[in-house]
Amino acid sequence: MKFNDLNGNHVLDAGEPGLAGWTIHLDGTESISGAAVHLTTITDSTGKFQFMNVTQGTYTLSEELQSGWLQTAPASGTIIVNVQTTTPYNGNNFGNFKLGEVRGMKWNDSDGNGIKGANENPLADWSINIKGTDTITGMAVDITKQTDANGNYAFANLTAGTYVISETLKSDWKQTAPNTGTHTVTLTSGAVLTGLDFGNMPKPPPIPRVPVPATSTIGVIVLIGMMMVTAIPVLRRKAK
Ligand SMILES: [Ca+2]
Ligand SMILES: [Ca+2]
Repeated sequence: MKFNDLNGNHVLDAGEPGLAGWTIHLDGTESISGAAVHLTTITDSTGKFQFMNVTQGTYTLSEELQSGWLQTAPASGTIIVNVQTTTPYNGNNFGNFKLGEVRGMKWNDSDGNGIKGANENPLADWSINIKGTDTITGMAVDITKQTDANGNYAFANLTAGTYVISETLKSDWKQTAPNTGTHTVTLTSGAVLTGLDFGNMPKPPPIPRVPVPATSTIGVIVLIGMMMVTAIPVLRRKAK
C-alpha cells in the first residue's frame, strides 16, 4: 500500500492514512518466457494497489512521485519482488510526506499590548529566521527571509521536524509578541501553520541624566573626610 507518512519517520504507523490516486509501476522480465513486463496501476481509496496474474520473474515496483511530496519509504526508492509462487506478495509499502509551510506577519505594535490592532501597520524588511533539523534527511535547516511590503513572511517546502522561528531585532525597537520571543512548531505531512506573528514597538527616547545634587551621600563622605584630614594634625599636636 501507499501511505501518508505523517510524522516522516519512514515507517507506517497506526493512524497514518493511505494515499489514493497514486500511480505505481511494475517493471521486469518473466523468467519463463523472457518477456518484458511493464504494468501500471493506481492506488485505491484506501491507498492499496495490486498487480494480478504476475508470473515467475523479478520485478521492480516504483511510484510516480507527485509535486510537493517527498518519498520517505522505502529507503532505496523502489521495491524488488522476486515472484516464485502463487502466494500473494504483501507488505510492499511506499511512504510519502507532503511538504509543509509556516507563515506569519510582523507589525508595529504601537500600543505595546502584544495584539494586532486594526490601525497598527505592518513592518516590511525585517529578517525572520527558521532553524531546526529536517528529520527525514537529517539535514540542518537554517533559512532567513525578509518580511514583504505587507509584513508577511512564509517558509515553504518544509519537511518533518521541529523548527524555531525567530526575528532579528532592530536597535531602537523592542519585541512585544510572542511572549516567548520565538515560535516553536512541529511539521507533520501537509501541515500549513499560520498566525506565527511577531509584534514590535519603538523604544521610548532615553531619559536625560539628572545631575547629582551637592547634598548627596558622596558629598557628605567627602566633607567628613576633609574634616578628619584637618583634625588629625591638631589632635597629634595636642597629644604631644
Ligand atoms: Ca510514519
Ligand atoms: Ca497592539
